[in-house]
Amino acid sequence: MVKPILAEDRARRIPPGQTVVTKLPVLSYGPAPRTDLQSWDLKLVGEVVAPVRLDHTQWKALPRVSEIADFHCVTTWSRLDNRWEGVKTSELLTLVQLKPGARFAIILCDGGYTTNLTLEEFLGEDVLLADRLDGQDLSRDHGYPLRLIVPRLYGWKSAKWVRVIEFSAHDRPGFWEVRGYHNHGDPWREERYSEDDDSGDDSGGVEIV
Ligand SMILES: Nc1nc2c(c(=O)[nH]1)N[C@H]1C(S)=C(S)[C@@H](COP(=O)(O)O)O[C@H]1N2
Ligand SMILES: [Mo]
Repeated sequence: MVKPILAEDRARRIPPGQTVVTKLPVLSYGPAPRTDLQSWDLKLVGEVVAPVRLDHTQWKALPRVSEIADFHCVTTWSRLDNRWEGVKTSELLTLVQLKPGARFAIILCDGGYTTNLTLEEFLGEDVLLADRLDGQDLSRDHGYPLRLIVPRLYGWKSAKWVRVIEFSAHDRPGFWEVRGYHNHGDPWREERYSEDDDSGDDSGGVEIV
């Protein structure tokens, strides 16, 4: 059952079960990859009329924004007021034309990490591909040179070291989503693990022991 959201939690901007930290912790499965900007690229593939490849110079030439957003990790820490800089995911639609069948965005990262989002959530107005945090280039541990930021979902959707965005007709649960994390991950509804899934089938979940 979905618990009601308390007005006091909303006012403090702290979802249920979360504790505020002042410094952004590092949460990574596996080591931070080393990236050579000369060979780095970002690819937009899948259900698109023509795939796109951007090198780092082309990436840096895209229209940029800055936003302040809270970050909530399922391991119960939240860091408020992170200042991210980068490019809105919706800006990508000026580069690729999606085919009508595109319904999901699958994010593929250096090192093999993946995560999945509905197209609607991927294109949310506060969703960024970020390359700077709090006035500095991302550190390697936080995703240098490029990460996704999805403020309204738990942190595992904010993939670090993003290299490929695959638009897909079908959902494809990512690294943590196949290891028992919720497929959606709304912190305000405490959609932490697949057993918290109210939407029906959670047979795709694998128990972590
Ligand atoms: N490529 C990759 N991205 C990732 C992860 C990861 O292990 N690999 N961990 C996720 C999790 S669980 C969280 S909470 C955030 C943490 O981001 P931070 O380390 O910058 O705080 O990154 C997310 N993105
Ligand atoms: Mo996390």
